[in-house]
Amino acid sequence: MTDSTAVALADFSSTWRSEELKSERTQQAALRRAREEIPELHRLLDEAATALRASLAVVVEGFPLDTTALVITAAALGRVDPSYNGPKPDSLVHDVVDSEARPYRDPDPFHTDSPLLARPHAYLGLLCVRPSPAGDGQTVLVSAADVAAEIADRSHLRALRDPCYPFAVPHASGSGEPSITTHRILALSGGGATVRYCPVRVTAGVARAGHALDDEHVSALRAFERALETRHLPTVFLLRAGELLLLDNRRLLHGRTDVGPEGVARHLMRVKVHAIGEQQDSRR
Ligand SMILES: O=C(O)CCC(=O)C(=O)O
Ligand SMILES: [Fe+2]
Repeated sequence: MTDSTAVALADFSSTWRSEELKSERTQQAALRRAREEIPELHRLLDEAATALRASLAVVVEGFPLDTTALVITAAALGRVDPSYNGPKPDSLVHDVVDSEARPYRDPDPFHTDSPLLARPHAYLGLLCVRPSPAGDGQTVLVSAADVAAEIADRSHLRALRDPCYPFAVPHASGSGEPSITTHRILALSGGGATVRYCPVRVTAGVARAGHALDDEHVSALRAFERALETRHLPTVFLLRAGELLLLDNRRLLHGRTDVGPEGVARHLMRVKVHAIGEQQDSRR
């Protein structure tokens, strides 16, 4: 994004209050006006959406560090949605911060976001406000198709399609035993491969309800986990300040490498987007 487009987008965004952008209708109205008023933005959004569909992820450089601009831009992909986007129930933008409270953060292993939703968010946007000065906390991406291609045994691929893998659903209160919801993990279809996976949820799910998985499904899960470890598959890069990563949350897994003590100020802003026409926050 050129500097002048970024300035125009930031100026345009300052005329909207974030509460106004809660509904899909106002998000789309703001986006329409932004496209009309800033023709370069209009072109760039179309290019980014096309690249995202073709490549499953795209980085827009020179993006203004502005939550409203992020919401309006993400609305080009669908309905920006606050559910499962951090602890605050209504915030469209969640600050991902490696804070003093968690100064050393282990790698965030490959996962997809919102894995407990009946239909997980189609897209994520991660806008880098501040990278770790040490250059750690790199973004890692791997496609479901590449992971599937790494799994040689067709019977494992068949078993990973079965919607029987337990995902632990934490209690809203944060205490007590989690409940369990079951889903498929990996599916190949005409349109490519789709994936739903979160190691924390699945490990806790298997610990609690693993007895329901037979040997065939346990070994398919292990084959999937081994494929995720394949060294040559992931794309690894450092998001820099002002870089907005848009990614397909159902065809790609994402994660990040560990963040050392210098990374305490690392800061990303995250949005989650439902494709237009897909159901709301219906959990199963
Ligand atoms: O910190 C990161 O780079 C990734 C965070 C993440 O996975 C997320 O916010 O969904
Ligand atoms: Fe994530």
